[in-house]
Amino acid sequence: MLYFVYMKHKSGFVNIIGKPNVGKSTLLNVLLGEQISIVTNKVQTTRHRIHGILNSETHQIVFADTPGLLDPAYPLQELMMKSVSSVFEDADIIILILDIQDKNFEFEAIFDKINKIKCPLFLVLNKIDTVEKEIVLSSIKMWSQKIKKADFFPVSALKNINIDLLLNEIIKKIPYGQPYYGKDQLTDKSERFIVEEKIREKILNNYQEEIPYSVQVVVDSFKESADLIKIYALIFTERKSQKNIIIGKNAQAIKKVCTESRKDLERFFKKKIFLETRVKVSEGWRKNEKKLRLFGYN
Ligand SMILES: Nc1nc2c(ncn2[C@@H]2O[C@H](COP(=O)(O)OP(=O)(O)OP(=O)(O)O)[C@@H](O)[C@H]2O)c(=O)[nH]1
Ligand SMILES: [Mg+2]
Repeated sequence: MLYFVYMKHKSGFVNIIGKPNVGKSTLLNVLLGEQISIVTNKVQTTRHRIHGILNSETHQIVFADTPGLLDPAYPLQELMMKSVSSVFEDADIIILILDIQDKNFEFEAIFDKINKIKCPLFLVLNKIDTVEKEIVLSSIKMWSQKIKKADFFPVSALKNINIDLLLNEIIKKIPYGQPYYGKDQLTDKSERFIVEEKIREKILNNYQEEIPYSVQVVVDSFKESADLIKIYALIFTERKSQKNIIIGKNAQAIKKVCTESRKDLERFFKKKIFLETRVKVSEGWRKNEKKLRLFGYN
């Protein structure tokens, strides 16, 4: 019986790659209709490969958001880039996102891989809300000369322009097959991970320069009851001076982060949230492989 049900069922991996800040996570969220992956105006917001799962009776699309492509400068970034290289192995469709104003692509190694991929390649030119129509047309013309075998989608992930067209083409091109995840599952990540990311998003938004990049958030305890989720989270910085900045004068800065995080988490989990945080130092964690493993970077 199950066999006949899945004969008409489609499922596939759609892996999203691109440089930092082009809108990969924004695209994932708009395709899912859920704020799964954090978005900020800073580069290197996403640090892990994150699956967002779009389910319907007839299909399951597993979108993979990935960290922005960069030349790694320290072990954390090396691990971030390792998680990107996996996208070429399991994709049914690859989405390469560019900013509509980009004139070139700086990652020649990836560019070579892209020209050789066997699965369909969708080239998404994002942020069309920021330019005139002529720029959109000239950008499509320029990229279609550089990349031969791609389908082109000028979109605005932020303003939800042409996203339905993109989704229709994705559904058309993914293969028939059984679902990879439970049909009620929204992501491969745990609730703890979502909490850690939402707090990190507020830290990226509230602090400048190197401070937010020195931070790792770890949920120490997550207890859910009928009408409340109680969360204790640890915020690690690399140095004592960074810890003091995160806390701020009279703890005002960390209080703001907590309030914003709690409100966002209440929206996401649709439940009242109690959130307590403590800031600690984990000396040089971004360069320490053992600490990186403990923090979940494999
Ligand atoms: N104007 C405009 N801004 C956008 C659009 N899509 C994303 N943005 C903005 O671009 C910034 C980066 O968006 P993200 O989705 O975090 O980008 P990303 O590619 O995931 O970035 P990393 O995780 O750092 O690699 C945010 O400020 C978004 O609001 C768009 O279509 N139009
Ligand atoms: Mg991102």
